[in-house]
Amino acid sequence: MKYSPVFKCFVAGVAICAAVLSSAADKKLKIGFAQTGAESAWRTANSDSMKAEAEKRGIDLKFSDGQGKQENQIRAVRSFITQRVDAIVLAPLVETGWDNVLREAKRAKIPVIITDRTIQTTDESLFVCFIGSDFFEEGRMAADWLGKATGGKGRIVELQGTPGSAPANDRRKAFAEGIAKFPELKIIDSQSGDFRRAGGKEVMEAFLKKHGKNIDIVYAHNDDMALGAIQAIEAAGLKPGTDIKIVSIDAIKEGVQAVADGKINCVVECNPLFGPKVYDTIEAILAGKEVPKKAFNKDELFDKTNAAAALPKRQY
Ligand code: GYE
Repeated sequence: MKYSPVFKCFVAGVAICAAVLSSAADKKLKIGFAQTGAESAWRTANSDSMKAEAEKRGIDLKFSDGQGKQENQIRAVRSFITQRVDAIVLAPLVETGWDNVLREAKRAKIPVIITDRTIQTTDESLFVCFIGSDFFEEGRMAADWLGKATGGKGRIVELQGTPGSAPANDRRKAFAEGIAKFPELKIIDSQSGDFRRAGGKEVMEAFLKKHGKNIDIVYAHNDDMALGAIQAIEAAGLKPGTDIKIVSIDAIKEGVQAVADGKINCVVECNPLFGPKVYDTIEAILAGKEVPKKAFNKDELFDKTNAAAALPKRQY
């Protein structure tokens, strides 16, 4: 069969069109993620969720571990801008100091999604949206549970998260407001363990040295610090969960297990598995759709009534 020159041209055109189309379909989304670091089991679960879901969707994820330093995260965002990524995800270590770099991303027309921790800014147009948990609600849930469980009485020591971070600020404030309803529930000391297990252990050792037997309750801003505090309490010859009650936040598997074992009395959940939600949101933004400015995850609470039953289904 002989093809006329016109037909040959038509075939070539179709082939070029098909090639252009398929290269567009093959074009992987390039996303930069500036993570805070690897301070806790919660953080590891969050990084894993972001990486696994990117892999599943064929997204080219540029992952940066900020190693607990804001300047590293700022540097990472700048390098994502230089690499012309399609979107930037930022889990901000602390609440303030982001405006300049966010302005640079905005100027480069790269959408920024803030995840996990909120920021303080006078210009909310510097990020498209926030996805994470409501830390204020978590602190309030912890205080309410404690008020009921203790009959509104006890001397509390508080293990704070990273200074200046949204979860430390909000969990501290909401808890203080929540226990204010119970005049005999008092915070006698409060210090940062930086969301780390070793930090929780060290600060608890110092608290025990300073306050002796005058501690009834530990309020830890995360499970890792609570688990560290358990080590210090046991080393001092006391029984965690009995001699000293413990309330914490995150509900990592080890935390819920400690509740089932009676060593922690209550954990408030903070779900880190929002990789799928983040990428759904980015895909919607890039398709020109409107997304909610703030989307909060739904969190539960575990105590001795439901911890053991929940354990087999815990995913992190
Ligand atoms: O509770 C803690 C982590 O920002 C919600 O950071 C997160 C907190 C989480 O280190 O374990």
